[in-house]
Amino acid sequence: MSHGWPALPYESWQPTRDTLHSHTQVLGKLAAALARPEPQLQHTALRLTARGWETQPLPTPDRSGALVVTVDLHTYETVVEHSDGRTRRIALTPDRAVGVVTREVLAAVGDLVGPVTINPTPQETTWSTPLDEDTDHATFDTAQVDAYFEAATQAALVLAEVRAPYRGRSTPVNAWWGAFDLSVGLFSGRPAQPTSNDFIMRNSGDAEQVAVGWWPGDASANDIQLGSNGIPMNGVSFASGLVRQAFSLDGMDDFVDVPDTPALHAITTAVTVDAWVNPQRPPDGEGWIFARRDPLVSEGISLAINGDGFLTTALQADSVSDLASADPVIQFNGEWKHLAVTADTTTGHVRLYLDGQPLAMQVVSGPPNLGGRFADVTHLFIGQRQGSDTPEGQGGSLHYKGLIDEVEVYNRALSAAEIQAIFKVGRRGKCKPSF
Ligand SMILES: [Ca+2]
Ligand SMILES: [Ca+2]
Repeated sequence: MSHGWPALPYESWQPTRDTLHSHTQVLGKLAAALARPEPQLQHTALRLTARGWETQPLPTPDRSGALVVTVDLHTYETVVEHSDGRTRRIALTPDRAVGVVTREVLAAVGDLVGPVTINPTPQETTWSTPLDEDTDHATFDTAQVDAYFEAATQAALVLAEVRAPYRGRSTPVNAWWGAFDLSVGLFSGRPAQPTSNDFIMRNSGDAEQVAVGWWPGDASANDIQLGSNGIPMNGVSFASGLVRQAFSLDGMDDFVDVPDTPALHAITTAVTVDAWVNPQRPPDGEGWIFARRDPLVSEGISLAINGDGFLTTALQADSVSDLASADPVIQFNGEWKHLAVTADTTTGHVRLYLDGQPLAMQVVSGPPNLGGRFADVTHLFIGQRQGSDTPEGQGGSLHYKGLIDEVEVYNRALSAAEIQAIFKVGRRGKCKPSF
């Protein structure tokens, strides 16, 4: 029994994966051609349903009704359905080339609603042969497709669980045919400056999302959220983590340096930091997990443990506001713990969480100002603090020793329900399927 998360090593299923990915691109291209444009390209998003990948109902050019196109992962067909009941089925097996399938799908669409022109060039792929001419991709191993669909279904349910408590604007659980991934977007309601001027970023990156950074520690210090990529310093390595790999830090001088990006400046009035940690006892009593602070005045936010197992956060402005757990909460016995700190400067509330449960709360005196002098902060550190000894602050010997995994930062104080949801799904891969 696979219990919903079957093994699906990337190397072994890549040929089938690339074929399936190509078939979903045709659906996306049809959505892009037929649907009324929406902010953040939402009209081009597909859905993972109980049948497979599907378009939303698309208006037909002849105004005769709606068209839904599905890559059916039970029958291994692309199914073109008109709302009037007419249906066309195009087989994907045995190992039918993407070019052949694409031409038959477009012919079926034309048959039902009249000709539809798509841009046949695949997007966000390493290959560029037009979809309707592609003879390279044909492999379709149905056992691997079944395993993928089982895992993807679980991943979509996890994302739905994370999305559920959010009261602001959110997207459905989208199936994106460009990167062949599943995702949910949670928006703050504020505009954003796109991080590049290419078509996708220009159109999808103009609304501020609430998650502004996510460093999974999977063989690099790159941010998979908005491109605030870090640099492993002084020998940071990667070891087996809670979710794939984690940062492994030596407690002497290792840290991850994340130079500033516009995305990080979206942290203005509220912030959440969360991570999985598996520490060794800090040699000198403190191990700093996360710090984004002005080194001279100590403004900003940080998260640290000390050698007795206490968890502390500092949110510092005119006066220092430290919040510490009332008891030692971190074990130094090789167990993973989920830590989170939230701060909302409009209410002054700062909260600490351990394994999804509230640990401590404090109303700080005088609202700290995350967007004031904090805006002068030019680095974010994982595994050390900014000290006052140097402008970028090597932070004395307060280096963290042990493992840190899946570091995230949000520009919003997540609710207790949201922190708990992140903790719960974290053990299943923190929203990332295991393939
Ligand atoms: Ca990881
Ligand atoms: Ca080192």
